[in-house]
Amino acid sequence: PRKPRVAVVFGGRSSEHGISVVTAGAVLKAIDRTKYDVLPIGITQDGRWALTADEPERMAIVDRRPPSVDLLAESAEGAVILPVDPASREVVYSEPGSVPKALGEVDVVFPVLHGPYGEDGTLQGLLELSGVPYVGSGVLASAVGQDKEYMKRVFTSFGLKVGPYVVIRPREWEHDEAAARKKIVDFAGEHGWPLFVKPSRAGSSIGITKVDDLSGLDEAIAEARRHDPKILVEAALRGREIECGVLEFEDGPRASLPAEIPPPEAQAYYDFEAKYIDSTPGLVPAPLTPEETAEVQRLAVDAFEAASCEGLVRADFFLTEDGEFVINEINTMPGFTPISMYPQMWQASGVSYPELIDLLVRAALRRSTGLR
Ligand code: G1L
Repeated sequence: PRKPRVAVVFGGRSSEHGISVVTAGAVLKAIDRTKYDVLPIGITQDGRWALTADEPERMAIVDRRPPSVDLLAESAEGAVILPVDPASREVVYSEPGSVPKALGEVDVVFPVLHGPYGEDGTLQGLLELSGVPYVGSGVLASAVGQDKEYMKRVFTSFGLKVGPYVVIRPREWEHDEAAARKKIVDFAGEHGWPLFVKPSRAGSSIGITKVDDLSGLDEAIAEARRHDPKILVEAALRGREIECGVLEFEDGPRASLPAEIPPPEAQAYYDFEAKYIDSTPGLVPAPLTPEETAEVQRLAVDAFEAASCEGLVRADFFLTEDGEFVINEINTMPGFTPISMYPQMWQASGVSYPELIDLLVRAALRRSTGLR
């Protein structure tokens, strides 16, 4: 029988375009070509979809310059740009912001995309409508994983402990700034400074400010609101930062050995390339007791189930001074180069990077689209 065709979709209109290309290069290098036909599909920085040449060695950082789909597509020998027949070698881009009509020839999509339109559920919705199975979480879990407010609400309702927070909605801010500000100041009165002011829906550390006192509050709110009109204010949590990977096997999700991220002041220098691709300054496995390890693994699987994740998730916790695990967030598309935390945690648990990719593709192929 014919090999399943896997489309690796990467790049896109994100500030982290380059990270996506580097990650896709690693996936293209590691995926088992004896089992899968592979189709690299890049999205340019202005949103044109392009079938790029299958040359992972050109998808690396050179002279501190991250790669881009634009460069790959322009110079690639025989690059074929969607939506055209891959066999024709014609170079035609899809319209900026439009979607190619040629995804039908694909058995499964492996999305490697950051931020809005990549990991927030919108691409997942497009793929549902197109009837193409895909690796990773569906529409709901992707959207929940992108919204820090709903993440906390879902975790709380499933019995996971979250840290103190307060939400300021766009209308609250627009109608009565003073009342909204007072809500934050009262929160600080209860939990103390510093506070972390965050956009509710934005990737990783984007738009976040640590605020030490009242004087920094307005600028922090303005900065967060530049990324999302809904903002979240969190109290500082003291404790160790512990992460755990969850992966869907045939018999259900299982947790990896956890890792510990040392506090910033304890982190040694690591180079541009390592830093750029969000690699591990982490300790794998985390130096925890067997009981603590078992506990965080159980909580990580609970978080996976609470948000109805599929395929994989990285769950990030604080281990407080009282010995309690408080969940900080989940990431449905965690850093995913071979030296990123998630693959490193699975490596330490006996699952190699190529095996990880294979397990994820197989999990996606087991499902069809539609309700599951
Ligand atoms: F498809 C997977 F395996 F679910 C998957 C896809 C993408 C896991 C992790 C990622 N990560 C990324 O795409 C990124 C964090 C590198 C953004 Cl560009």
